[in-house]
Amino acid sequence: MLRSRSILGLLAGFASVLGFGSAVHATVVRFTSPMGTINVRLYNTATPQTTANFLTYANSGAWVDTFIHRSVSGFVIQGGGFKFPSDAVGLQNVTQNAAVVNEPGISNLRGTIAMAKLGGDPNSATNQWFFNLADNSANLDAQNGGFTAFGRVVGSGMTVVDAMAALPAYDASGGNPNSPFTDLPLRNYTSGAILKENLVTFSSILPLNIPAGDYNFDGKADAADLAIWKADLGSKTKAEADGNGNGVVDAADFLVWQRSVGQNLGNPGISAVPEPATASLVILAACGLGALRRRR
Ligand SMILES: [Ca+2]
Ligand SMILES: [Ca+2]
Repeated sequence: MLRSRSILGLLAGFASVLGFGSAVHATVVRFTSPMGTINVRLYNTATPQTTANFLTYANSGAWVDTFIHRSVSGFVIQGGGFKFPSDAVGLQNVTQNAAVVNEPGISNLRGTIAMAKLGGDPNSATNQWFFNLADNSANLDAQNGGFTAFGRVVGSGMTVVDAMAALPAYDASGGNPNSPFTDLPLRNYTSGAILKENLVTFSSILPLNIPAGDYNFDGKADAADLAIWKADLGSKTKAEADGNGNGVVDAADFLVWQRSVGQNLGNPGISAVPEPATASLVILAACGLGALRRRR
C-alpha cells in the first residue's frame, strides 16, 4: 500500500514537473442507435478545433435522426450529413456550419473517427464524419492533406460499428452520379420505399455526463479507473484512459483522474439539454403512453 502510494506520488510529481498542470478534460460522446450505443473518446487536446466543431453539431441536436449514408466494406461507414426525422418528413440535409481547419496527426487506424472532406480541399470538413473499419493510415493519413482523426471508439463500441458495416448496402442513387447514396446500408429491407426503420439512424449523439477521470464510464472516478490507466499507460491506440485527449495514455491522464477521484455523478446518461424538437417528441411520447395506460 505504502509503496503503491509512493509510486503514485512520484507520477503526480513527474506530471507536474512536465507542466501538465492544466489538463483538458477530453469529452466522451455517445452515439445512440437502434443497433446499440457507441462511446467515443474525443481528442480534445490533439485536435481542439475539430472536436469543438463536432461538439457544436452534437450539442445543438443537429445530428438527431441522422443516419449512416455510406458503407464501404473494410473501409469506412460515414454519417453526419443527412437526417430522416420520420417517414412523413423524409430525407433532409443537416445544415452545415463554417468549415473547420484540418488537424491531421492522429493516424486513421481501425476504431478511429475522422472528418470527411471535399476532394482537393484539406480544410473543408463540416458535418460529415466516418468510422475507420480498418487500418486506413496508408491512404487517409496522406490523401488531401491527411484526414483528421479526432476520436476513438472505446469499450465494446466497435462491435456495434462492425454490425452496422455488415449490413447489406444498396445503391439508392437512382443513377445520379453525384448522389451520396450509392452505398446505403439498410436494415430489414426487402423492397419498396425506404422507411426510417430501414436506416441506421442515431436518436442522439451527445457527450456523456461523467467525471474527467472516469475511465470505465460508469459515472464515478474511483480505483477501477486508476487500474485502467495503469494497464493502458503508454498506449496510443486505447483511449479509455486518455483523459486529456492528446492521443496517448500518459502521466497527465493520471492527474486528470487524481483531480476527480471520489466524484460520483450517478448514471452517466447524457449531458446536453434536448432541442425544442426533441423535447416535443418526448412530450408527445409521454402523452401517448399515458393515454394507453388510461384505456387499460
Ligand atoms: Ca469509473
Ligand atoms: Ca493523454
